[in-house]
Amino acid sequence: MASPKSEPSELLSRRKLLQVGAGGLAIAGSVAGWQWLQARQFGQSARIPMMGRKESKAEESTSPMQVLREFDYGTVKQENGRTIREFRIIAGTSPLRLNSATSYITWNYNGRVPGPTLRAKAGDRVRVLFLNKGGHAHTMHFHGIHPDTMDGVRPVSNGKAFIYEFDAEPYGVHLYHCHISPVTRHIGKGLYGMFIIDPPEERPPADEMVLVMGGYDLNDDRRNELYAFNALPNYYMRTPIQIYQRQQVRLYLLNMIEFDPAVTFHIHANFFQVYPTGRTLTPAYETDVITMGTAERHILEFAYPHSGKYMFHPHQDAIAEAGCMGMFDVLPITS
Ligand SMILES: [Cu+2]
Repeated sequence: MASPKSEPSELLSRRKLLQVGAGGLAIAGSVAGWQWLQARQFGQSARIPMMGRKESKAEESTSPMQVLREFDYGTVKQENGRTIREFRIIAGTSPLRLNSATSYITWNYNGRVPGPTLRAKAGDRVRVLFLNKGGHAHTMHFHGIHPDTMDGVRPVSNGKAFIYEFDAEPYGVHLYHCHISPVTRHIGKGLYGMFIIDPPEERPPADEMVLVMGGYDLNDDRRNELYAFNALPNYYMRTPIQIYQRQQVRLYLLNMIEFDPAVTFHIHANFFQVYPTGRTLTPAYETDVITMGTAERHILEFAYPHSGKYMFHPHQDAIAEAGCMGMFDVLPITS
């Protein structure tokens, strides 16, 4: 097992990152065909609308459409007969325009909120090269099973790096986040992301997407004034998520809202099947409202029989009204 190191400049020089980026790692954006490539990698096929990325200038730092269907499978290597997935993460600080009146200084991983959706297969070795350029001490604390040395609670100072390395287990939908105190502040400012471990046997093809619920405490009163799916309040109301009628959707859903003990998630005019924490291969039950405490996450599967526009939101309607609202635009299929 590799031992943790903390020599930042050598491990994660800008030049090296650029080299890796050119090789296809999604650090600072996606390229045309990326999504298709990702789907191909795991041998999947599903009908997925090609959505334009009409972002305003203010939203360039984080695109909820990019967050929605982009998975970072890392750089795959073989070492001693094992599959290694190597990810590169940089903690940073950057402003995000939440609405016409509010610009918010986020702390983030790879320049986006939520951070990249890291994805591995059960049994892979995960290696995360973490460089902190955020101006404060930060960490990456992963959910999953790993030794305490890899638990991400020891501060990584600004300008330093750390290598987190562990086996990907157990399969399911997990998360990572900064674990510097006060954690409410480090998470609330944007240092969180999803971590998917696929089961050894692939799940069936589906239109896979990621929604992460977050809250913003704008005035440090330990309450959230704004909420969002994938960082930007009301974004998916303005730009509904296109899906195809009768196409199975696999939604990886994570609640990262601090200060509110729990929220629900509800979709209109349909029911979804629940795979709790993604830890099952068959659904545990079916419902149309699910309750999730902070850091709870599930896989929800559904297909819309009817075309049209359908809202999704927490059923704490005050939270929905403060930005955690979205819409599916179900496109008709004729065949
Ligand atoms: Cu932090």
